[in-house]
Amino acid sequence: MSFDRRDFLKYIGMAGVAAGAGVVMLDKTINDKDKVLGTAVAQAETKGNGHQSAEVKPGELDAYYGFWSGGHSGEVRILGVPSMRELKRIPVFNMDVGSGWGITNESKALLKGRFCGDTHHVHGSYKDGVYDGKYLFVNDKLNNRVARIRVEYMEVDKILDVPNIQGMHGLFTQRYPKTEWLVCNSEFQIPVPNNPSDVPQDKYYGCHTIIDAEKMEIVCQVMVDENMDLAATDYGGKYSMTTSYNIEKGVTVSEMLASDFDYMLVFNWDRIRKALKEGKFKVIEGVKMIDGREGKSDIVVRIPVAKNPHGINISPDGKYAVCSGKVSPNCTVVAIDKLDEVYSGKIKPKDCIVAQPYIGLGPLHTTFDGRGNAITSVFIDSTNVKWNIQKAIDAEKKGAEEKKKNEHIVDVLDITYQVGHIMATMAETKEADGKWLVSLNKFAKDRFINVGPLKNECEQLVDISGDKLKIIHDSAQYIEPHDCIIVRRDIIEKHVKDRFNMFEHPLAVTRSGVERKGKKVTVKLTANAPVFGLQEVKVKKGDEVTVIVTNNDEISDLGHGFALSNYNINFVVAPFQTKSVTFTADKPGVYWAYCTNFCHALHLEMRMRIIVEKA
Ligand code: CUK
Ligand code: CUA
Ligand code: CA
Repeated sequence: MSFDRRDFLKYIGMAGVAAGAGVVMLDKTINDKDKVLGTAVAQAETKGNGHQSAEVKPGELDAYYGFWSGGHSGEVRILGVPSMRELKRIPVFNMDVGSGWGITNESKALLKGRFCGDTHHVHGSYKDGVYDGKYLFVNDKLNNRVARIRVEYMEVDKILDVPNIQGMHGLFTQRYPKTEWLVCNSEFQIPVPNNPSDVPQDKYYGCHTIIDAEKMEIVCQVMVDENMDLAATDYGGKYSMTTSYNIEKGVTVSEMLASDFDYMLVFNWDRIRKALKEGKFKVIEGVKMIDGREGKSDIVVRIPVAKNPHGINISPDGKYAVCSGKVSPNCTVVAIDKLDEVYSGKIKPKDCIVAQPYIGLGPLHTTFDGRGNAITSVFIDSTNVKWNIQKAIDAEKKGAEEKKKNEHIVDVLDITYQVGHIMATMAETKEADGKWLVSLNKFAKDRFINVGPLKNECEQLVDISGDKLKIIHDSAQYIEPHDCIIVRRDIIEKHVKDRFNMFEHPLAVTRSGVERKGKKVTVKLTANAPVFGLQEVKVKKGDEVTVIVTNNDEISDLGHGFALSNYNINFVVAPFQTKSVTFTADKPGVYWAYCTNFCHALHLEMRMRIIVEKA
């Protein structure tokens, strides 16, 4: 038996997780060739008699918007599903020269000089359990920020810094009755407040942060001993939930794996509101901090789950929360309607667990087809496992013998390779439609032509409309998608505008001109294809120059760029959009400013001089 490259990587993946966790390793490393063959056969079958077509012909439009987090690229992406065409990148925590994000006064004010981030979870604003097409929110695990994207412009309009936490990971929006709050987690425990540096690790805490979605302000934080990984909200507007893999307060891998179990935490929103009303909080770093530690309040319920869980996802009927085992081969299914009884003390937290079905080695995230089935990503096995929730619950009731039959498993799909998140169409809403699923795989290895040691990611489109899961398409993705939501086109498209509301920007320019106040020069420029409103501007060396550009063309899709030679200035304005930039004219000479975005037959002539005279 010889390892090829693919086997080896897989082996490393297994050993890494299994060695620390004490999970029994199945020798699946040699099965990969069969898997590849199996996939090819599945694809061939689908070509002929797939139950739905993924083909989006030239001129045709996709049925779904996919909103992708971009991981450590710091951005959010829009893909069309099922074509898997990348339609747009929305710069969020990164600098994007193409759009000028991070280069203009407007974006600099939001980014405050920090041009990298780590986006993991994108979620939309909701009304009655379905997206309302207003906002998208995304977390920054690196610098502990939440960004909001306005769907009408597909641009970031707010970024909020969250204190008292590190490793902001899980983020989720309120689903019912509408998104007033959103929650985000801290995966890393730290001293609260975070000083001095000699605080012992048993005095490190995690904070579940609640944010007002409209104001983009922190409502409060609930401090707990545990760390918090993924987050979810229920469909009743009553709870937020998280998984915790480090109830041990460990600071090393082995410490974090010491306990035989960990928790799913539930936060009761009525009780949070009550604590706020009654003033039961301290103010730490300007934030209302509620003590949610065990024995300190009745807000948090701790449900013991298999150790070091990862994903938590709510079934579209609102009935179940599914926690993925990660180092245990099971998922834990929690009945949400039993949480009331837990809070009133009628039953113990563990009594709301209704099933712990076997899934495979390394279950990470679960999605749903809206027909009673869950589909779970399994990292070590490299599979998507479709299983029936009710069958798992029934088998649990009947006992160990029945469970062993694994009759809840409907289908197991081999994917290539090492899947993280998976997401089905509309699956995070009550209108989950069970049509397509995207498997966001962490390794591409041999699936594409070799582009160097660090390869693209491999995302696979899966047809989930029938009993069997079928791979339809491999698509390559730039570093590194973590999660996505897939939203029906009709929900989003009607909200998306073709032009900005010009006067929303207080500096919108309708007439070009130059104003000087001492050494401060303001240059106001209209941009109408193919001319800027001024042909020439004279400033003096050492002047602080602010250029404000408004695109006065209202024609759909007609953008103008403004780039200033040798001054490192480069941005684009969309129809009726205004952006500004401030710089010091420190290099005397003649400098051409030009339009970067091909807008007109005379686009190349769309340029002007900025003449910097010796002082
Ligand atoms: S985490 Cu990436 S595989 Cu940040 Cu949602 Cu699970
Ligand atoms: Cu304006 Cu090119
Ligand atoms: Ca643990």
